[in-house]
Amino acid sequence: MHLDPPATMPQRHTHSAGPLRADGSRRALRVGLGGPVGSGKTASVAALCRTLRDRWSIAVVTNDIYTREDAEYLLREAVLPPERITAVETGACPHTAIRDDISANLEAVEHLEETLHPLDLVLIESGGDNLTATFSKGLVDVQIFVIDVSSGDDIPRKGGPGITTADLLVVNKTDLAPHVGADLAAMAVDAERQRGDLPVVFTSLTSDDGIREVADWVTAHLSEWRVKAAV
Ligand SMILES: Nc1nc2c(ncn2[C@@H]2O[C@H](COP(=O)(O)OP(=O)(O)O)[C@@H](O)[C@H]2O)c(=O)[nH]1
Ligand SMILES: [Mg+2]
Repeated sequence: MHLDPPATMPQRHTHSAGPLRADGSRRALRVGLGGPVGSGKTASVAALCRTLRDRWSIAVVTNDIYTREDAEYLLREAVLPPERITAVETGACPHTAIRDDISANLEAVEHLEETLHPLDLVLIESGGDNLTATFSKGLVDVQIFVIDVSSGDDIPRKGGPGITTADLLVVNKTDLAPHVGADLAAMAVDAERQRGDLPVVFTSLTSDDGIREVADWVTAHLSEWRVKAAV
């Protein structure tokens, strides 16, 4: 956790920071997307950008271990102009860069905020990791954990911090459920048992507008964020 003294690092925000920057303008809401390799994090980021980019000013930070592949995919797909997409090469287990030493990610977010100000939303995609990987609250304001039905319908039952504590749990690739024998109803019951009142959505990004419920959830947080900044 970074605890930079406000006198020397006036622009740096921590989990206790509200939506206003030192100059009184609103900073971007930071949304983290974590989850295992291949669950659909990059596909979700791409779909969110396509759905929300006309309404909000968005930037993206991706994390890969030794490459920039996710950022390159997003650039190829032209989901945002190139200056809005930054790749962080973690060089180590992905969770370290989003939870333990978040400095490279913070610098990437802060650079985007400075060069593209005013930004409404920064999406930060973690490198694929295991079920224990969560974001530091010094890096993101809210976090989404993405799992998929093809990795086993017992995953929600197994729990772990991503599944139990993320602000939104996304169970992706529901289109594959019949092919892999996944019981979506059982996954929903297990997820609710693990998460109580925290929301869960089931998505298939192969269908048109499959990201809608996630996009609505992000939009609701953005609206709340603006209200908070205005008071
Ligand atoms: N069938 C199906 N495939 C998906 C879905 N979402 C993502 N994929 C595919 O799953 C693979 C991994 O997705 P990606 O977003 O790269 O996963 P990440 O490693 O979590 O970022 C890609 O080939 C995607 O096209 C989905 O809802 N259904
Ligand atoms: Mg990815």
